[in-house]
Amino acid sequence: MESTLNVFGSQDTSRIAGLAAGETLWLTIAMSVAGAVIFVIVMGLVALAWRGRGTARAWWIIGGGVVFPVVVLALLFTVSTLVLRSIAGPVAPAHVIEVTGKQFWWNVIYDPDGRALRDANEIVLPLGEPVEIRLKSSDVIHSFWVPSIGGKMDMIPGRVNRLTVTATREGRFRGQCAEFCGLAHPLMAFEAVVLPHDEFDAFLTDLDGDASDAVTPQQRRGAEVFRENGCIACHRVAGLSEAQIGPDLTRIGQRATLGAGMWDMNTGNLAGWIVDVGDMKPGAEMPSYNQLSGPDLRALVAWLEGLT
Ligand code: HEC
Ligand SMILES: [Cu+2]
Repeated sequence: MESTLNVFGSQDTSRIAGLAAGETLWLTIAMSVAGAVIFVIVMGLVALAWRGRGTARAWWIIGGGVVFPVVVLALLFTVSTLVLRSIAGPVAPAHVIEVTGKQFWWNVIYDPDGRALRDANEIVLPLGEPVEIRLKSSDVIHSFWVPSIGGKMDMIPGRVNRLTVTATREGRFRGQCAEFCGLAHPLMAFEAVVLPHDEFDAFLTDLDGDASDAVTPQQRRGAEVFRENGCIACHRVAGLSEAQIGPDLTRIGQRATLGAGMWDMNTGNLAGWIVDVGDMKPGAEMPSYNQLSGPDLRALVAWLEGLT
């Protein structure tokens, strides 16, 4: 299968899928139009001045140099403050999702104060419900941003930042780390998946429990390869291992992307990742396993793909 780099996903601030993104787009258009109008007026005044028809100079200076900018800036300040408040406003969240930025992937915990359901590199949101995203970092500063849904916020070590988002459209939207965090920073993306209420609940129920059982003999061998090669030292697979140094793999077979939003999830990419991580994602903090035998690699991949 051909490897397709997933960098041209839908990362678009004008494809609105969230309340905050809508307000931000509106503010951007309003500011751009106002800026353009003022620019034209100022250029007109420059032309007039050139022709030397200005007489009451003092009034131009006070009016154009003091009063006008004060009025315009006060207006812009008020409007953007109102938009900011409505974005970050005190909405009672229907759900809480904790997202921790790591070099160079995302750890995700749904309902962190309750069931604490773990996942990684994908954030599922219920349609039309306000969700509080608790943003943390365990190493350096990262920044959480889903352009279509809106609200960019930093993830700072030792702090918890809160961002409330309300998704307004079903679908898949690309998110990206927006703060330089190291070598693989541009390769630190994720997918936000917006589902209707019932499907969101079903997703959470599905997440609550152990990973799917290995069915075929090949998959059973794959689970052994995973254990024998020390993958369990870094990865959690519910029911098998609890390590959390790398992304949770309990439902890796269900994710649409691999390597924090970088590659399409398919057999070839998954095998390529395990054999040569450094090639698939330079800077990723996972060792490569090019010593695995062909059958073992195929078994491992078959087992991972069955984790849904
Ligand atoms: C030293 C810790 C460590 C070991 C050992 C390790 N990994 Fe990883 N793994 C990571 C880290 C860290 C990442 C995230 C890399 C990134 O995206 O920046 C990762 C990512 C992955 C991913 C992609 C996850 C996703 O959500 O896209 C897969 C699949 C994976 N590892 C499988 C394995 C397998 C199979 C083994 C054993 C053969 C293994 N890992 C061993 C640390 C480890
Ligand atoms: Cu980054």
